[in-house]
Amino acid sequence: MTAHIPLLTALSAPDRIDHPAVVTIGEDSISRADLYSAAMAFAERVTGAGRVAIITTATVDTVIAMTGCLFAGVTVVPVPPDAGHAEREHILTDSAARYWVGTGPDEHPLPVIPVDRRARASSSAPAEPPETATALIMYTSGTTGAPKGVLLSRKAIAACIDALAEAWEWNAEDTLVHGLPLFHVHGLVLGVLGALRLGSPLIHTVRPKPESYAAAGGSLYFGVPTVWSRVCEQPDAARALRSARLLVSGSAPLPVPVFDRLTALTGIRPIERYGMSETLITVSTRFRGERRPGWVGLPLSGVRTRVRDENGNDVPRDGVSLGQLQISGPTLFDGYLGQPEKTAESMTADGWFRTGDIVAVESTGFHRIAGRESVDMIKSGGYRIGAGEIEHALLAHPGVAEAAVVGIADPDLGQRIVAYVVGDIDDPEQLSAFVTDHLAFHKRPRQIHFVDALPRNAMGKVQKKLLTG
Ligand code: MLC
Ligand code: AMP
Repeated sequence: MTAHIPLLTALSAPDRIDHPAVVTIGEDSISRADLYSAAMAFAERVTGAGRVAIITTATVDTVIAMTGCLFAGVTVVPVPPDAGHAEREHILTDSAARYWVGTGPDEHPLPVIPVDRRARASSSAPAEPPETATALIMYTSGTTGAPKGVLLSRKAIAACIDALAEAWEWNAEDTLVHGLPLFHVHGLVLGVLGALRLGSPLIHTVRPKPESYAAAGGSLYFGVPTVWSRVCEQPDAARALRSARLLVSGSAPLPVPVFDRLTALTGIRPIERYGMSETLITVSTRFRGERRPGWVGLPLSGVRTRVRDENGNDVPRDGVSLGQLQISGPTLFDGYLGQPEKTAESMTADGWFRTGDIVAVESTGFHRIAGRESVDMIKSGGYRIGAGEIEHALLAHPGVAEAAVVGIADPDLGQRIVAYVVGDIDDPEQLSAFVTDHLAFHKRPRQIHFVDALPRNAMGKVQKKLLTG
């Protein structure tokens, strides 16, 4: 039998680190020792629950629930707090979650296992679940269809956090600050589980606002490019970050002017790192190493990358030739829940994950992300959004006959969601609200154009390239 290293190493051994780290979320805080005790008690209550869903409101109770489930080996399905009814129903049905943990929405029939912050475990710690066990099922958009459940094992999460700790020299001396959502890899796996594995105090600012980042006084900051761009728009907030050790950007391309302006205001060249829900973080610049605007750096420890053209041939590592990035390594997911065909499509015959990102790699191994293969995968504010999912929601409106959704370059969000609609409706606000009611707030179209017809080719396929300009 192999001995398993606890996933949340630092949290499981609070007495091994000599400063009393805390998790602070907004105005609320909990010490590491109290979090450990409350999570152990929660683990007792939740043991055997199978798969559970958590509404990931940014609160200390959410962290207790999440942590307790991980202690108990119960698989967690994070649900966006503002998921519309169609999105929430899909996640619950597809995942077959049996309980809500923390709180549940009034109108949903699953039983709720509440958190009691003062509860203490009656027996000693449960055995650490096997490292191959699924820790999280993260729902993420594809180009078409409803979001898919990405199966993430404990060992993939541990490998990712440890590789980042090495690359960034991230340890218990760092205070981590961010305000990212807790239902994606960035905010949850790195931003919460990373801190609990490595022992860093965590300050979660609830929303990633520049003034909250400025007030937090941390050493390690996470943000998506939209956050860093907004920080730069408030120079006083940016200058308050000068005392930080590292500013890290990821989840979407960091525009070179934002890299340069952030560097000028803070004196810190940001670290850029690249990842996906399916692969976790795989490529990054290093704390001690070159940080080059527009480039995301080198594969993390244990990760291998290759770049292939449409015929499956290797693309030269000359820094300019483009091809599809493929990844192998210990941080890969275990497939899409219940979708073996989609899982198989996403992998090559020899076991590499096809990212769908177009990259160039130079001889030094530095990677530059040039874009996505599909126009139907939109990144807006760091959120991955499938055009098909929004089109489907729009088409559910009785006044909509046809819909095409595209991502248009946006200085703040990277891309903004724009919908072209044919039908008998003329109020964009109402239609946008209809989408929000079905899906999450960030999936709403920011602009809706009502048109007489969508541009189609001879086969009848919508020509989205004509809509993106
Ligand atoms: C926000 N608002 C809402 C709302 N959310 N109103 C109603 N319901 C909701 N759910 C309101 C706010 O109060 C505000 O109003 C206005 O909308 C704008 O809010 P905001 O927070 O600034 O939102 P927005 O501009 O839409 O978002 C920007 C953002 C957000 C950067 C904060 O996109 C974000 O959190 N992105 C992170 C995405 C992420 O974590 N991705 C990681 C994927 S993992 P007012 O009146 O206050 O202005 C991954 C792997 C990897 O990619 O590599 O990391
Ligand atoms: P998600 O599944 O939400 O994790 O989104 C993954 C996608 O985000 C990747 O396939 C990339 O397109 C994009 N992405 C993540 N990090 C970066 C980065 N540093 N630069 C450019 N794109 C990124």
